[in-house]
Amino acid sequence: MMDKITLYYFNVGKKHTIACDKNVKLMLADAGLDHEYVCVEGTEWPDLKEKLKHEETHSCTLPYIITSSQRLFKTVAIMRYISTKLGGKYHGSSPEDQILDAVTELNDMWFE
Ligand SMILES: N[C@@H](CCC(=O)N[C@@H](CS)C(=O)NCC(=O)O)C(=O)O
Repeated sequence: MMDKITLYYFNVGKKHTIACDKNVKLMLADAGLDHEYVCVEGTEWPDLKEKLKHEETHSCTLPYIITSSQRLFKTVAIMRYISTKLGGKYHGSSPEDQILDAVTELNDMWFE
């Protein structure tokens, strides 16, 4: 059983977008995990980023997730954490799993 997860990402409006958060959101939904999605407005970001810097987090970017005990940054790291918590549900060793892993890495490079 996993803690409730809160996912933070920018409010990108009503348009369908392809952004880092979508991968995390899809995984949470696919796994049926209890979660909340917090849209950060562009106007809120400078203050939130300053807060993160002040707290000396290792990253000051979105998306991040908060669980009952920690805050985790970086899309791929977040996804690996969730998958690991689910007993490796999303990272196996089949050819399909390897393709998914490669796509995830490419996505990470794209948004870096
Ligand atoms: N590879 C990182 C990229 C994080 C990243 O650059 N996020 C962007 C939005 S897609 C961001 O927070 N930009 C605002 C900023 O850097 O101040 C990830 O996947 O989490």
